[in-house]
Amino acid sequence: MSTASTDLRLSRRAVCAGLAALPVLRPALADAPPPLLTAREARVQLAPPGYDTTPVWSYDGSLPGPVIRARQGSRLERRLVNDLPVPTSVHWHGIRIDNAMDGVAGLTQDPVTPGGQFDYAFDLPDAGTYWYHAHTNSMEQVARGLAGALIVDEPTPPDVDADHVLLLDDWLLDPDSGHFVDGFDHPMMLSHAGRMGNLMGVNGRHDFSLQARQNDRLRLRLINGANARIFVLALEGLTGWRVALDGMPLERPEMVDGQLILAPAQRVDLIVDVTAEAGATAGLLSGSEADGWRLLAEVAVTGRAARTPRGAPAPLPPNPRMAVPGAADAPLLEMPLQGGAMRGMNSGHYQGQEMGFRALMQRGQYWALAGQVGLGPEPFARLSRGETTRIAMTNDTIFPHAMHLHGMHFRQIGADGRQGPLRDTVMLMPDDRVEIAFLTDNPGKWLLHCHMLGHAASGMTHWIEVA
Ligand SMILES: [Cu+2]
Repeated sequence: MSTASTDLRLSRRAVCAGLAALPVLRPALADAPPPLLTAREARVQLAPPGYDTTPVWSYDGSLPGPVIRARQGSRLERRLVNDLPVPTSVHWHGIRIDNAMDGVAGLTQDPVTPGGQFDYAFDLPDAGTYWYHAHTNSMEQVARGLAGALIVDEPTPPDVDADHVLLLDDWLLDPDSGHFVDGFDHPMMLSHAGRMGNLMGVNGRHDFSLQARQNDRLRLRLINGANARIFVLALEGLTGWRVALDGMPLERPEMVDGQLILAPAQRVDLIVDVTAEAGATAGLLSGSEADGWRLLAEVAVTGRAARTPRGAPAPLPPNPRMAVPGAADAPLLEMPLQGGAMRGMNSGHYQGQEMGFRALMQRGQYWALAGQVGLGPEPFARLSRGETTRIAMTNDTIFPHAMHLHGMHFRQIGADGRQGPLRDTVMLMPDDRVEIAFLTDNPGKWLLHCHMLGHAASGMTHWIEVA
């Protein structure tokens, strides 16, 4: 009898302790599976009418994948279901995420085999414009369509008449069939500027158009989802301000005066006022002064809003943890970007051995970061948590590169020591030297790689460890 009552007390205590540890779990919700994100084959009309539909690899059957939207401070859950014939994984680009959820096959998780699934669940500390894409053989998988926007809303969004997500991309299509040109790892593409499409578009459409009225104020969230293309953009019939880069709010909105340059994986949030009159051409132009401009995204002006034009927009509310303290005195690590056609390199460290450039090329490897060719067992640096670190990247190649750090945003440090905006991807033109500084406040194994995805697959991938 006394034994039974002791057991009862113990089990009650255990139950109470269990409840205390799980204050928000309700039994009915605990059993519900997370929403699905299914990677699968599909066919979409990418090429103009008259062409066949294009077989693609998609999330949930669409290209791009569905826009995933959540509130800042909430937790995002998705069960990746892999219905593709190849292994895959999902990277949540720009989210300052729990390392185990970063989606990098071979570094933070095993790839999800065909027929398999993986539960992603993570907090969203920052508002802003992010995206998600495959991070297993991403050179091919992103080019085939495995990408989508991830939007994290501020508790109080800015005062605009409409909020549009524009995922910019290009596709390399066979002009006869309208299908993707095979050979995603063509040596010419890997060793040069990467896989460039022959059709550009927005949100999976070469003829993207949205409607607005004169004097409307729009938030445009631009995401460069292309494998390798650097978009050079200009506004037509719109007056606008940059309010965020790579998800992170700028301290002060900056008026767009001239070109907007968006390297692969970079994002910019614009607030624009429609100045064009009804029927006039407005939108986003892509091109250059030399080659001319074409309309990439049309804003069809259908009338006139009652309100008068407004002044410059207020800044977006800052995200938490945006400061990079002590950058001026932080340890400085050198990371030269090496290799590629024309300049090449003497040798690089690949799969445990030092190899000459010719031997590397025979293995489909053309690039190196600080002498390392591709992901190896040793990180570029082991860093202590909570310290500020600087990395100086020098582009010793004759091609531009878009260097992306996972898990933490960084600030570019100018020659005068001044800090640039907080971002996760920075472009280096040939012979550029770019110094970045970041606070190592997120433990784990984090990739640092070129987001020209063919470059990343043929050598330009390294990693750091924060512990
Ligand atoms: Cu590159």
